[in-house]
Amino acid sequence: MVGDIRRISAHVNLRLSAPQQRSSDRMEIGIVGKPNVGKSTFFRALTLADVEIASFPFTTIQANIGVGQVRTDCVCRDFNVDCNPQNSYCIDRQRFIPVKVIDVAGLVPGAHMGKGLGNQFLDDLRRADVLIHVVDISGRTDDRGNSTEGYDPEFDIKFLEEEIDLWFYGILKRNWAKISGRIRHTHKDLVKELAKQLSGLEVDEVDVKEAINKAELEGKLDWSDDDLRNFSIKLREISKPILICGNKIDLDTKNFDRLKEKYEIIPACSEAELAIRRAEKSDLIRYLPGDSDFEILGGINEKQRNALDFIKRNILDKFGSTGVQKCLNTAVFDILKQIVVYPVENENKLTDSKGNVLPDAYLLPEGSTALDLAYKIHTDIGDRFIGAVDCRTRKKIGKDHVLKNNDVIKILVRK
Ligand SMILES: Nc1nc2c(ncn2[C@@H]2O[C@H](COP(=O)(O)OP(=O)(O)OP(=O)(O)O)[C@@H](O)[C@H]2O)c(=O)[nH]1
Ligand SMILES: [Mg+2]
Repeated sequence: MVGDIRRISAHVNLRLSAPQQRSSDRMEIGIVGKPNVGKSTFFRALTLADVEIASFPFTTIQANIGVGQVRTDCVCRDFNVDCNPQNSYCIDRQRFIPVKVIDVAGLVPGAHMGKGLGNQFLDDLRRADVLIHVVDISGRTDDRGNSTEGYDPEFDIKFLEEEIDLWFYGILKRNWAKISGRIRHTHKDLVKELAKQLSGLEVDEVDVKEAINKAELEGKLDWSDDDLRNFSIKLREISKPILICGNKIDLDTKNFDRLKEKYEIIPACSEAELAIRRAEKSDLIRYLPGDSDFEILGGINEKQRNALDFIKRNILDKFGSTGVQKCLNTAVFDILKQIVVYPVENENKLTDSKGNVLPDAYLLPEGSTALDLAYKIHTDIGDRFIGAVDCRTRKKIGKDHVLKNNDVIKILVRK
């Protein structure tokens, strides 16, 4: 079983690096936070990739990009079939779907002005669709990433948000004279012009429009500095939402208990997740990422048993999981509001042309249509779309039909 997983993971990575796959799968999850909070450990647990992990600041000086997987109930259960996943994998009727994750080097206060490794870090974040902010919730890391006691992690929650807001504001302010000049002299559309100037931040016209609404700036062309700030904050909230991961929960829960009323924080122990994923990889235990328990398969020594017992008693039993998989799932399903759709070519057998059952699971934003799915599979399939079939109801659906989570869809194309 473990050998299978490894082989499949390698396959998934290969497929993802093919140009066509990359262009249709642009979603990126950025892992951010100050130095030494456990970002690389969290990343490594998610991707089991080889990145440096060390207990000193700035271990990571270049963004690491890897592939993690979100976990969801596979539809093979609903149809009572055995699936042969191609772009994802399925174990115990749980489907694991790849998403791109970036481990960014530590961010320190003042980064937007070039402090620490400043703009380089922010540049790494430009493409991210959502940020997982890893915080040392035990309060044992100071604001520069050095070991301490009694630090209040609430400072980190606030500083990171401010840094990113200020970075957005800085970019907007630098471009504002040009943008407003163009609008005044050439009567260009403000939304279009802003989206164009900010496209490097993965911001589009819909985001810009929403931010203008939220900042109550519709119809206004002369923006004050306060307006620019306000707009930057709204735009950041829309285009780079932040999920807080309260890491190192194994060390102390006091801060978590105090802050959980005020913020939505997912308690996590990345070190435990990394340990049990490694144990699983070495066939010592049976464990699925995100599970609340694992089963020891034998062949472990006393030290390993003690470590596993510690993880079980202090993390899994107390918090329901290590929190790592939960962070990724929350970011993708709850924040980015993605649904899972399974395209097939044969609506009776639920197979592709090679006979693979439920081969692919695609992530699509809520509200996506049958035509969106066709284009996600391939531009050519989108161009030749003439209809689709909902394999649960066997009913024909049109291009504007809005898809639901766990839909299994056959796309009909013009020959
Ligand atoms: N107790 C405990 N220690 C952890 C946990 N996660 C990470 N650590 C430790 O925290 C230290 C820093 O971990 P890294 O993953 O290198 O931190 P980072 O945020 O990537 O650091 P930079 O790359 O310097 O920004 C290492 O000693 C890890 O073993 C955790 O959940 N619990
Ligand atoms: Mg690191």
